[in-house]
Amino acid sequence: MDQVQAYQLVYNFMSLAIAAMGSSFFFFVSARGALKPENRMAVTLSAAVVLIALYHYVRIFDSWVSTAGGSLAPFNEAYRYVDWILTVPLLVAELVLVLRLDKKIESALLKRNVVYAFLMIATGYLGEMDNQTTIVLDSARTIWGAVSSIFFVLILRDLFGGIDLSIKKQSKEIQGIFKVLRVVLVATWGVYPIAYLLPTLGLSPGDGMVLKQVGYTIADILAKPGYGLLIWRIATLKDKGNSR
Ligand SMILES: *C/C=C(C)/C=C/C=C(C)/C=C/C1=C(C)CCCC1(C)C
Repeated sequence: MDQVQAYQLVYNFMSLAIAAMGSSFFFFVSARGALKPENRMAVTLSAAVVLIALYHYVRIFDSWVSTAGGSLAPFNEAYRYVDWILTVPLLVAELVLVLRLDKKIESALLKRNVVYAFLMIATGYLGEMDNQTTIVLDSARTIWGAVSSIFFVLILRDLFGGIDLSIKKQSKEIQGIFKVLRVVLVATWGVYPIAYLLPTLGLSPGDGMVLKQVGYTIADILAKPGYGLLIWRIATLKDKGNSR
């Protein structure tokens, strides 16, 4: 990829993310009003998530544009991490809310996973600051990436456990959506650690950087507006009311 193409590819994906976050914000805000109060909170959180992401994508886009017009010099990656440290706990909370577990289990699940999410992103950030371009096992990128992955596994295991507890009580239709949601969770959250490693896989530093940015951006669109739509669908079906 030449530099201009690479620059424009990232530019276009970031621009698409801004459109996706903005339009889904509008959708979630309008859709929540049609739900019964007990089903609204999860959709309200979706609106908050995409609004936070909209703001950060404007900043990310700005940072990309001002990164010396196509030189691909490292741009301000911290915006992504500030975004994630706010939005990942909210995404966890959205899911936990639609599970409608026993209050005690719900609150323990929430607290534990908000802490895990915080630690996953914070330790990942420490590794992200290392501009290692080859795989080196004792580099900060590898070590912090591995620590972060432990929390990643703990979160997925815990959320899957919560889905298992809840799914039997759901209507057939909602069960189907929970199954899709499970796949979406692994398939989209799984992109982040892969994108994180891309710059170290022996690509040219420019290509590694570009693929990482595109990877993070696509994953964000699926994991925020896309995931939010599934949560909205569950809330809507619960509203019609044959399962808790
Ligand atoms: C909307 C943003 C979301 C859903 C972000 C999710 C981010 C992750 C699941 C990040 C995970 C990471 C690892 C598991 C290891 C390497 C470092 C991270 C932070 C990229």
